[in-house]
Amino acid sequence: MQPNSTVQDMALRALDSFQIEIPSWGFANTGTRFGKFLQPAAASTLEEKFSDAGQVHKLTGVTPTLALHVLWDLPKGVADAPAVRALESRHGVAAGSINPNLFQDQEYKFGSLCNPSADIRGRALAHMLDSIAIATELGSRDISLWLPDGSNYPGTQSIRKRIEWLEEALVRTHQSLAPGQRLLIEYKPFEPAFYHTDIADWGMSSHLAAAAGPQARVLVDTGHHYAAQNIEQIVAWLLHTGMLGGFHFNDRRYADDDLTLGSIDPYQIFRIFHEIQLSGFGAIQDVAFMIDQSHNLKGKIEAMIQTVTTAQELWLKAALVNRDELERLQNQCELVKAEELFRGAFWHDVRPLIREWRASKGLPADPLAALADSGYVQRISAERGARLAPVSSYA
Ligand code: PSV
Ligand code: MN
Repeated sequence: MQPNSTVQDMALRALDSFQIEIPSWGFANTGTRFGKFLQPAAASTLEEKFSDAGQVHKLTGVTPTLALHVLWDLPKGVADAPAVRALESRHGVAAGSINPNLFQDQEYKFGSLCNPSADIRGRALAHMLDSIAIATELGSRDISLWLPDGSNYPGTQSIRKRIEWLEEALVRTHQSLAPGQRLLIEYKPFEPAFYHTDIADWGMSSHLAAAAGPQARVLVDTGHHYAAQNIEQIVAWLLHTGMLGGFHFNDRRYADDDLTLGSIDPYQIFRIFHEIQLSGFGAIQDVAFMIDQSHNLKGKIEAMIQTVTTAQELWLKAALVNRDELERLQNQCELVKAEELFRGAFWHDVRPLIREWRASKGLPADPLAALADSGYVQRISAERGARLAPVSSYA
């Protein structure tokens, strides 16, 4: 922990430096592969997603942008941009990262940018270029690629050829980026493919980003790792090599579970934030903090607010680590003292400091309680829920 006199200052600077992007798909009905439980408050239109995102930003003050998924949110591509602009000003939230969709069309059954068919690879590349055009039109900095490609059975695909196709496609994608835009390359070791995925880990993402060009970086989705993997070590390496582009935050117990941040392992996010803050609060400008969660059981707006406020708490806890003292203890191999200093910051209750910060910004002290008091969820549940077919009786 820092000495008391500096805690207040540090807290204000840390909280002022922190923003996080919310995903449009977090407000829509989604499910597991076994089915969907529909929520009356779920958003169906882009207008409703912007409206919900506007509520989260109004109550937390730290979510000024909304990540958009191309086919889900912008089915007409660039032609949808004027509508998005209107929604931005109506709801006080700007379009954020643009997420291409290379996973839902039938033609992608055997892959998109890595499909053995040159024709299908070409169509997937064209979608990447369309996504860049949308980002340019909307002024979005980041095009955030998650590639679902892979195979389910050994020997059924050439892993090596697919690497070459992917490199070629990403180089061509990169050539279309406008100055200041970035291509973020996400990795995932499993799902939907279960034998191999074409971008399985941070090493592959990092290689592909370097091969694509100087505006490409790695995106770390915290749910996209094998159990027990040391994610903060990956983050440290990506910071060291200048390849860290951003995060998709969520928590998990088993796989890509999409649980609210910190619900299972808040200490892990604290450790990740500590690594980032070693580069100073300024580092966050080059690291896009985004949420990637889609809730099936919890209320969607509530879950988003829980995640945002938990992220703020963990960011502030990490800021309270006395780094000079920690470095001294590390150099002297004072293991217990170093660990206790580190853990001490994690266990510090930062909620009073955050409430003070919120008050200073004119924000509600407790965003979840303010959401409940506002009646917003009840109102949209009544309005949107009327569209749901009546639930049939099980009797
Ligand atoms: C895939 O699991 C993923 O994490 C990618 O980031 C997608 O864009 C997102 O989920 C939504 O499908
Ligand atoms: Mn993701």
